Amino acid sequence: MLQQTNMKRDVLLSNLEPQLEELANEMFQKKMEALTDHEVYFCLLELTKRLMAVSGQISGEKKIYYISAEFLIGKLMSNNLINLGVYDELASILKSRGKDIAKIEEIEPEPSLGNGGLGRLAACFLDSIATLGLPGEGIGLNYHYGLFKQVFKNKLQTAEKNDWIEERSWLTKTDVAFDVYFGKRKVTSRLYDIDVVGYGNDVNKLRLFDIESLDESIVKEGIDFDKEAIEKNLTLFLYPDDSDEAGNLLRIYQQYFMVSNAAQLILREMKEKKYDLRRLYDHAVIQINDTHPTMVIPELIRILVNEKALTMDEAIEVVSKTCAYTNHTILAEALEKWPLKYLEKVVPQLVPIIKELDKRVKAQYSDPKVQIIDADGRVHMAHIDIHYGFSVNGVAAIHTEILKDTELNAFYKIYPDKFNNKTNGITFRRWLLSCNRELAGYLSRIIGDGYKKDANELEKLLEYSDDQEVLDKLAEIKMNRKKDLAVYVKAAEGVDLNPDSIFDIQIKRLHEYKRQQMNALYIIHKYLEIKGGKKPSTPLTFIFGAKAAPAYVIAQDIIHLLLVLQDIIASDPQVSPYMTLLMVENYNVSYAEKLIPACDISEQISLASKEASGTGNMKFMLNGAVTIGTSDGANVEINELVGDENIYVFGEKSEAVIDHYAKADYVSKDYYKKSPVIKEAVDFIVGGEAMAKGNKENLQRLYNELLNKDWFMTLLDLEEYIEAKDRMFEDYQNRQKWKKMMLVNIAKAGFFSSDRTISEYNRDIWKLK
Ligand code: NBY
Repeated sequence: MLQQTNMKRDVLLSNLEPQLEELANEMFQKKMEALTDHEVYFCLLELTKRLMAVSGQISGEKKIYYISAEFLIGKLMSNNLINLGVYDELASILKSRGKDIAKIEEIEPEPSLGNGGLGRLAACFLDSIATLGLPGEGIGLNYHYGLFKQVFKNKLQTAEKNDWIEERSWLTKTDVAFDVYFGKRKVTSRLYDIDVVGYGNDVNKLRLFDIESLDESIVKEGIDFDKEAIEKNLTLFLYPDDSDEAGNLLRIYQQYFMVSNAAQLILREMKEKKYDLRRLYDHAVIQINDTHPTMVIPELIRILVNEKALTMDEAIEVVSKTCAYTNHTILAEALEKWPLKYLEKVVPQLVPIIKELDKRVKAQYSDPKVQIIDADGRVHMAHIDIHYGFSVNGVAAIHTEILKDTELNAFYKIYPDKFNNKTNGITFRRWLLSCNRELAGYLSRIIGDGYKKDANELEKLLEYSDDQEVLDKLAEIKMNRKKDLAVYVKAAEGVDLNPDSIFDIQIKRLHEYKRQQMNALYIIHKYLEIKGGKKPSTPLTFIFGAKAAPAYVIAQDIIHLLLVLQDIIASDPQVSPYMTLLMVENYNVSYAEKLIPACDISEQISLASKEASGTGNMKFMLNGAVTIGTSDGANVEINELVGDENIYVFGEKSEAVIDHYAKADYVSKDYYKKSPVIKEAVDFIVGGEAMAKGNKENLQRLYNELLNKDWFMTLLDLEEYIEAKDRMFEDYQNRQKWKKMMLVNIAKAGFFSSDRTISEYNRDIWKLK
């Protein structure tokens, strides 16, 4: 059987050109050269799907099921072609027909099945799981409109639906459908699969469940719809607005729908393979990505007891040995705590199980911090995962230490052996081979192709740290990417970027803890300096990309401030030759693939202790950007790898920050009063220039927040940030020094390959063959 598959694949692979011609004829009754780019895209899509269909499906005695509310997969065409090893050949076939593969890649719509780092991590992991030949599946939901599409109107973010599913797409409709019960209310699901091909041809699947009765027409204005029409709305949007009860209930409906389908899929497979359910853990390991899929634990226990005749003790033991939990945050507000009342409304059948789990905890431990149901009747989802799973991992060394020492210390004392660290990683196929082909090709020329399979081989580059030709070439490639970005941005945003300026980039979800507002205050400071006659030696370009949760008011205000500043700077002839600010619209994976290779300075400036890891920091480093950052998340490990001379670290350390919270002794106004520089920048927000171009309400609210609350301590680190950034801009003038920093950053990035991360998950948690 395998041999036959291989044969078919070989035949297909050696006949790409006739295959494409045939598809052009079959699908559009045209010769290839007569196809529109869109039609070429559909032919390529079909060809790629066929190639994946005849590639080897990964199988084995035990499988990892990675359940996640998000899979931020991005466009798939070029990555699939690269992983299948046919990208170059197809590019040249297309070229011979007058087609440009880069243009054709642009046509693919980007699914927005994720929000940020957590979702993108899941996508990188799928790539690495397949690349390492491990049997594994992602399980999630097929949101038709994904996360919203961001559109700026009057310098404010508005939200529209992202209609990404076309008639022809990567999704394959399967004949798998399950009944899902919300109490007595029954709905029917439908499974869609997306093939995930690893580097070197092995194929796994991403399994996305949809609801059969979905009705897209209920979405009226923007992203508004009837939140109570569950049958019609369940898989419309990722993270629907949860500022009211109906929104919260809808999220619970979505989560249960996801895990009920996951449980049925997994148990069906066990049955097909005639495995003993009492030894589920020998054949399945479930990784719970953040708390969103937590209900899979009580759901599996419920099924094993009610339908498979296991005793409660047996079911709890089996499930606990099957499930592992990844924590991605220490922010209390991001750790889900569903009121038991809500669960009673949506999934009454789980409530007795959750109460039983809670009862067992209460019988053994009196510490209120480790209870599942608290005194206010709220169910702490993470606590279910920790008590009834066999592994708890953080996503960067410092993050795991904080979990153990502080946030989850009470649990660590009970279960020291469950806790482990898995520092995040990124797939180099997408974040180097695909997004920066010139750099990848050049690296292959000097250090060989080995780094593509073993990322640590990037260190061979260190031998060239005094080789002028190599240093110049790295700078030249960076310049090429900056020029590419300038062309793209001109078309997309109508903004001119100067490739000779320094590109300083902060792209990530908008959140106060990530401190985009601190960067904005720096920019105000610089603007005022330039107006005062102090010009930077090299012009500066500040780029932001970020979506803000629609109900997160201050985040909207920060976006507003950035758009106001963008306008102020652009319309000031005294300043604009020296400085540009651009907030790109609808930042997404595709945009990241253009921004990251073009970046000189990578902004990783979260309040220490708050960014669990970050993964953009790794992508920038790999593409030769130099980091300015706090001692937070994976920045700490980047610092250890590149050494203090190749990174700009500033700000209070996490211990000091945690101490401020414990003592509640941070008063932002003190910093404002003490420092004229800070005061000047903060006051600008409500000054005449800003008010003339912006909305009083948004700006005043942000100003008040910074002065009177500033929960994420923006002003605490502002002066040090200004100092570090100014020093960095100065150092950029020393081109030789800068080029060497670029080289070291690239050379040391190998550790952050998600292949390394996944090997560790497998070695310590999953234990697949
Ligand atoms: O996960 C991110 C972390 O902030 C980042 O530091 C880390 O590198 C990354 C991967 O481990 N977390 C993240 O992206 N979280 C979310 O997007 C998210 C989404 C929804 C909710 C909470 C967090 N929610 O409560 O609904």
